[in-house]
Amino acid sequence: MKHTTGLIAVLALPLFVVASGTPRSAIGADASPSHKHAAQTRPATLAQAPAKPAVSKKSPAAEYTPTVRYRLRTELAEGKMAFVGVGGAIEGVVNPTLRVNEGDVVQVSLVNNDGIEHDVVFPEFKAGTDRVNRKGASSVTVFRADQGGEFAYFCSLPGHRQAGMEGKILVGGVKAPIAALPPSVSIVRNPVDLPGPAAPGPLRTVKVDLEAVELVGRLANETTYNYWTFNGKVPGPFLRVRKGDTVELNFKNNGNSRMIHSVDLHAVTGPGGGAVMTQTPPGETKSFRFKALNPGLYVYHCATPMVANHISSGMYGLILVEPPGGLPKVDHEFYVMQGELYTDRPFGQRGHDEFSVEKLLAERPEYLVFNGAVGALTTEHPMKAKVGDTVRIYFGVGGPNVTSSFHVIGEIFDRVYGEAAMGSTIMTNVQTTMVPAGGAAIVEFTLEVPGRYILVDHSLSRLERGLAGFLVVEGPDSPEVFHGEGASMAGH
Ligand SMILES: [Cu+2]
Repeated sequence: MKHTTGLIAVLALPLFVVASGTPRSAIGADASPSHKHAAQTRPATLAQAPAKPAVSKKSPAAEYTPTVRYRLRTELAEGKMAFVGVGGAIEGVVNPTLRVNEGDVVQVSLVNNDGIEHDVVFPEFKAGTDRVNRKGASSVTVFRADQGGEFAYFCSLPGHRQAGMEGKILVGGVKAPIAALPPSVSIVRNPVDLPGPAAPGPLRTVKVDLEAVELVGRLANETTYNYWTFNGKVPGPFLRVRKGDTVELNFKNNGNSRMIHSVDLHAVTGPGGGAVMTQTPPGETKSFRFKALNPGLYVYHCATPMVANHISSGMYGLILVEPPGGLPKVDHEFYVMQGELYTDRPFGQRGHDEFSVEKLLAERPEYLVFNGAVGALTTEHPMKAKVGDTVRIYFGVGGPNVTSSFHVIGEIFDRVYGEAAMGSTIMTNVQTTMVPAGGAAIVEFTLEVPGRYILVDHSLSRLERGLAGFLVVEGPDSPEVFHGEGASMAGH
């Protein structure tokens, strides 16, 4: 237990330090569960902890995102004690062999299912959970599998290992069997995929083509989902016009669709925002015209019943109506939207997920993502900029249900157009801005320090369900602004 408590103490440090390695998936974080369990640690146990735990570069605390997750529950049957696997390939297996690759950041959660006090420890990795002694209680440990081979894990309470609570962890050279996945594509919208400012000159009539496309996309590395999209990506295309422009919108529903689709733009003044005129069966096209009267950044989305089903499946995007004269010039503009997915299976399962109407109606999303998928803005399209650059993020919440507490770890928004309102006071020096479902914000900041900054919804449980994005900033250090060991990859 000495090792274990030491590890927990290390994990409990309020660090948001990110190691330079690229995780296989951008989900999860060890910070929040560790905080929780550190708070539950008993004083007697704490007393055994080393006075000043050193945070080495190899410490799991230096990793933000586990690459492998396992869940174990405790069982008592006929006087024998055991761990039983929960979910995935180890579901129902007694004392399952945990297979990981060397270098993986491994998260193991233990759920007490028998009401007897237990833990699970991995002595070779100086890791272990806290003790859990009530049925339903759980604890999580995170460690780096930094040596290859076969090692034991077990319950460290006296006699429990001998009573049966022991299994193996195999590190390296092993691949879990791969479940058959349907052919899939990336539906991720690159955050730099947006048009530049509208050219000056007289007011225009702008033609916009939107197409509803249903397709099997990658929700996570090894998970697929049947997305409904505008133009094949999530979010839909970034539309950009000027106040006073007239928009001629053609809405096509792809011939391969199974559903009727439509579009409702919040930038429209008129019943349904266009949704009344654009309810479109597969293979057909409908059109309407509107004048962009109010400047601002607006959400658009499909508005075909069940509307929340269409939105959560990917049918949302942003339209910017620039004020006369446009917005001030910046070095980088990014297009980021947050959304939720309600899948039949729990978060993080390998295979093909289907939609769950029960979870949608209960507002219990399994996945929360930026730009459509887990890892969209971390592994697939991390944002990039240089020290000295000015950055503007057009941030919207497609939802359909969850309000975002939008925050960039390690940065302060110099300016925020709160609720994407234009013509009002621009807020300055904002840490976190609240963006409602079906709403947006424009945030701007200058980059002074190199490193990796992390976009989050500061309701940080959602980080565990896929919600993270990276902004990687290169350039010379600015020790007068920020200085410390390993500073260049740090945040917060
Ligand atoms: Cu739709």
